[in-house]
Formats: sequence, C-alpha cells, structure tokens
Amino acid sequence: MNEPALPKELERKIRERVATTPTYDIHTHLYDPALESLLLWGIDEQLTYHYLVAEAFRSIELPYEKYWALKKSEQAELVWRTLFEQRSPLSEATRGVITTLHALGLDPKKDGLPKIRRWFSEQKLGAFVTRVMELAHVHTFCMTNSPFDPEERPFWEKSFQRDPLFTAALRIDPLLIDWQGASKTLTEQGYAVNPTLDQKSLSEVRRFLADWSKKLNAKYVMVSLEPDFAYPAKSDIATLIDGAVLPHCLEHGLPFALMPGVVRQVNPALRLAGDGVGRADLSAYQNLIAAHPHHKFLVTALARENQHELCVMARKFRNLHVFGCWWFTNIPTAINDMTRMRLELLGPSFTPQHSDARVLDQVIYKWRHSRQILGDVLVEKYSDLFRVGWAVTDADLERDLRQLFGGSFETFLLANF
Ligand code: FIX
Ligand code: ZN
Repeated sequence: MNEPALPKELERKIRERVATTPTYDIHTHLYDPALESLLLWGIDEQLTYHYLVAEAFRSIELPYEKYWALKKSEQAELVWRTLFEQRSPLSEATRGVITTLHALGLDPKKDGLPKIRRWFSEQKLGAFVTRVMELAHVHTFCMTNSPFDPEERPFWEKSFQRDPLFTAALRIDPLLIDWQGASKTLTEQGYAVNPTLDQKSLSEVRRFLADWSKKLNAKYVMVSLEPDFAYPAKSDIATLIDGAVLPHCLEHGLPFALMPGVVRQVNPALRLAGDGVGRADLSAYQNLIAAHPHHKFLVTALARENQHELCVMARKFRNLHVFGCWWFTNIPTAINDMTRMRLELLGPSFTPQHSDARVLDQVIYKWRHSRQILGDVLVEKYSDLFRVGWAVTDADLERDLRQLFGGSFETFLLANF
C-alpha cells in the first residue's frame, strides 16, 4: 500500500519555520557590548578562531611560537591563505566563514581579504549586533562569565548598564578543578577560605557563589569536567559540589550545567585550540543526578560516544535537561545523529543546539548550519507521523519549535522538582 507522503507545501512550511524561529542561544562566549573588546567580531577574529587555528596548523610548518608572535592580522592572513586560498573550505568551521560572509552580502572568492576587512571596518558594533541577531534569528545570547577571568572581573566589579539581549551564566571551572589556586583568588576577593575545605571555607564559597550569581543575575552555574570526573568521591571537586555548589543552586533555583569530556591542553602549543576530548564516565553524573532529585542539571557531553548513554539518562531523570551539540560534536555528521536520537528517545524535551560562539559574526553560520539539519530531521519525523495519520498543524509546529529553540530551557529554569 502506498503510504501518504508529507504534502510538499507542509514540508516547505516546516523548513521555513525551522529556519526562522527565534532562538535563545543558551551557551556562548560572547559578551554584552558593554564589556567592550571582550566581545569579538570581524573577519580577523573569525579567521583566528581556535577551531581554524587548529586546522591551519595541520598544513603549516611554522613553529607554534612564531605564529603566536605574529600580529592578529598576520595570523588571520596566514589562516586565510592556508585554508581558503590553498585549499577548499570543506571543514565545518571554514565553511562557516563562507556562510557568514555570504549572508552579510560579501563574496569571499571575489572580494578577497582586504576588501572584506574594509567592509567590516565600516560597520558600527551596535548595528552589527542587531544585524547578526536578525540573520541568525537569535533573540537572546547567554554569556559565559567567570569571576576568575582578570579581564572580565573589573567590568562586573564596577557594574554597568546591562543589555537585556545578553544574559549571564556563572562559570566556575577554576573553583572546582583547581581549588588550591582558586582558594587564593577567593582570599584576594575577600572570602575567608583556606586550602583545607573545612565548613567555614565551604560557607565562604557559598557566599562567593551567591555574590557572583547576584552580580551577574546568572541563569545557571556551569563547569566543564575531564572524562575521569568521579562522584561520589573523596575529592575537592565532590566536596565543593556537595558542600557549596548544589546547596547554592537549590537555594537560588539555578540549574547546575555540567559539560563532561574535555581533556585540557593535550597540545599546549595550540593554546586555546589545544584541548582534546575523552569519553567520560557518565556513571558519575548518573550518581550525582540520582542523589539530587530536587536539583536541576543541564548536561552536554563532548564525546560522540557518550551521546546515547546521556539520552537514556535523561529518560530516567526529569531534572536533567540535555542541550547542544558541543564543540567537536558541532559538525553535521554528529548533529544529525544526535538530534535524530534525542527526538527518538526524548521527544522535544531537550534543547538541540547552542552556538558556543566566540566571535559574534559566526553565530550566523552556527545557527544556519544547525537549522538546516534540524529541518531535515523534523521533516522526516513529521513525515513518519503523517504516514500513520497524524498531520502536524501550524499550532503544533509553532509550539514544538518554540520548545526546541529555547522554550524548554526557559521552562526548565523555572521548574521545581
Ligand atoms: O568549555 C567550554 O565552554 C568550551 O565551549 C570552550 O572552552 C571551547 O574553547 C569552545 O569554545 C568550544 O566551542
Ligand atoms: Zn563553550
């Protein structure tokens, strides 16, 4: 029997709505324009994005330190020649530059780097932020804000007029992965902690977390952890999570965002581009989440091998919200596989993507590329439903996409379990 196929007009509408539904970009490394030069934008920042630096070094013999000694513009020119003139931009990150420039009305093949640079020099940041958000259909960015970043901290300490389009997340990696070092920073900031994690220190860490969550108006607290993170454990990390982070998050209704699987600085000569990936032991996260049914956890895993296990875990714990195709999984092959698997195991109760953008311009490609794939996957899933007599309506589609593009995340922020 010929099963009915999704009407072409309905398929077109699904793709169009996926391509244009406004989204909350829930994890980025962008900054409120009030943080001035911390907000990176423009072609030289695009070309020296650490994804492209890592790829360029595969084809240049220049000693790493000689590259780092170049001016930013010289670094960008070297990347441009290596990845865009001597080769085709076939990788996700190089294709992203082409997508972005094309969306901005530039022709990288014809214009060349000098003309592209002139174009960016004529842009005004405020108008450019608006243009990028319109082209990417992003309504809000969530930043990654660290009290341990000496460049960023002074802005928060003197406070500034916030742009509501840039919300904040409290990033605490140094606190958890290097307590000995972090305890010195907290002491300098006026918190009476000592390297031994006694009760007094834990209560001062809570005060630190409360002060910064308030300063930032943080939407969640976030950390990325190496593959071997263990819980429960007799470790500084586990002691700080149990004794300070989770009590703080519960008191303030904040999710704790966990990002397992980063292997820091496998090649230090690459600097920010030097981190690698490892399959994480997710039993630690299962133990942590099972032991805290009233807390909220956001999790995205870096290793492709962890994705199915994470989806199954999300089926077991309503207080776990899975999000994004993070970093090395932010490639069509993995996005396709992960989004399909998540819909099949979780329905629309997850957040398919975040940009992780470090450069404002690249938000355009990160969302256009992902929306293309999400459109393909949703057409297939709605087609499967159509074949068994369930036809998605306009209202269904609008509701489902609102949830997938940040609505489920915002509902999760307000949830009480
Ligand atoms: O830990 C993180 O937030 C990572 O996303 C970054 O550290 C990483 O450098 C990145 O930008 C990946 O996309
Ligand atoms: Zn990130």
